[in-house]
Amino acid sequence: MPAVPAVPAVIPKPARLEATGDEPFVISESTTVVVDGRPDLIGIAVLAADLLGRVTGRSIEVRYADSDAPDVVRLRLTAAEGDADESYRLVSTAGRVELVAKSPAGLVRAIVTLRQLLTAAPDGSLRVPSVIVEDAPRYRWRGLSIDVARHFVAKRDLKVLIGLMAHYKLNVLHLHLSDDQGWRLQVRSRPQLTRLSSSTSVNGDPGGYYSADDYADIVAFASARGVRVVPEIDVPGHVNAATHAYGNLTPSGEPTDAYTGIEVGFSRLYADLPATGDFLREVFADVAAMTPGEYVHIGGDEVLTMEPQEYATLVAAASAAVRAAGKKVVGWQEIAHTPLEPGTVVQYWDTRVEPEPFAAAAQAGALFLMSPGKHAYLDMKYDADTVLGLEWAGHIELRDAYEWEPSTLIPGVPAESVIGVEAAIWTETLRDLHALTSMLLPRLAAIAEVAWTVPEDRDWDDFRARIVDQGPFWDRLGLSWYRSPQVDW
Ligand code: TNX
Repeated sequence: MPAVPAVPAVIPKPARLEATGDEPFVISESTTVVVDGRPDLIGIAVLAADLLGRVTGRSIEVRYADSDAPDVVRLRLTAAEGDADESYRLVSTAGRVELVAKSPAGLVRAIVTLRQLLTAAPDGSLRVPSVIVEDAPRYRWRGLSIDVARHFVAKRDLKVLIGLMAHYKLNVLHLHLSDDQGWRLQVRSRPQLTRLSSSTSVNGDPGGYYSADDYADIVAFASARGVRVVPEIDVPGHVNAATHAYGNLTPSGEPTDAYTGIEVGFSRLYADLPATGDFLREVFADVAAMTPGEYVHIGGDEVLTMEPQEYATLVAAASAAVRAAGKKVVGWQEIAHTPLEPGTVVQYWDTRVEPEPFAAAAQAGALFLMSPGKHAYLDMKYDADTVLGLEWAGHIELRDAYEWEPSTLIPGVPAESVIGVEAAIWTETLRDLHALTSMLLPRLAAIAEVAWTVPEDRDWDDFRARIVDQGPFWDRLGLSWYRSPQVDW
């Protein structure tokens, strides 16, 4: 047995983590979090105190002053602007823990690493081993897409998921807010969307929606954890909730019936109806105005009953509406078949199709977000015995979620065109938080490491040993998770 307890595993694996061999930092009654008294840091300090306090079971004080006093967790910001740089440094010694970053988001990453490094000593005290961590993400977009349309995800459950995202250093929450089965976001210019189309879900289950205030609260909660929200309004297909609420979007002028099945591809907008352009402009303007992040997702997937020309016209109209509202466009991979402005983000999901159009889109300046169904669709079953989930993209065991390389995934799309990695969870079969986390855990941690850690530092055997420490953490939070037989839990 080593005299000094081993350093707990950190996921995603940091670029550098070195044990110095010194005595550990011990969290005591008098431990405080110390931070400069800047408005943008106060929230972070409170978050740190809250996260540490929650693990230690006592409340931890925050002080806004510099001091060389021992027994402190010191948060320091070394640059004044932006939150793009998420790199951080964590140095723990017997006397103090120093967290240094260039942005508030970087400090959140450092706090999460600190939280993962805490261990309970035999005497019940909590310790941080003496280490030096220097870390930075591989990709700037590390997302989770959540389908809140097929089944609604209540705000309190969404916050649990955002907390989990932050714990694995994910930084983009993509909300799939509309689909055939329901409309989940209150939109100022189109009040009937939530009035008439929010109460339904797949299978006749209860629905729901986020009011404008709920959405602002979600955005703020996520932002405090270094997570940006990317809202998706899926057009020109997957729109039955919209055509059910607004009959003027259909050729007959009659609203369509509510839909609670799980077929895809049947609903659509019509380019030549006068109401269509107004709908796209006003809805995307409203959604953009509610969203501080720089991206809005226009969907664009699985439109199975439309000629390519009309599809391209509608994708262009939706994209123009997003850009007019000052945002950048994201769309599912099908939009790569239409002319795209440089900088548009194409989200790759269906690996069964030919790669050439994607290579051409990359040439023309599109960026790629990698969500390959057979690795990153966390609504897929783990194996044939998994009760929930779908299996159209195959079964995804933990190792399948871990062992893949984003930069070489699409032949002809160069590594520089890859903006990041996003897991997705579709909710046709997932009705509550237990169902969601039983599919997300442990696979979300695997995807997070693919997105954060450089390939040279990634190794399946090493990962399957490190993930073991996460089980007790999920248990403490009361979350359901899957005991993958690939891990010695
Ligand atoms: C494909 S992925 C879809 C969704 C389904 C999902 C189920 C994508 C862009 N479209 O509509 O919910 O498969 O796994």
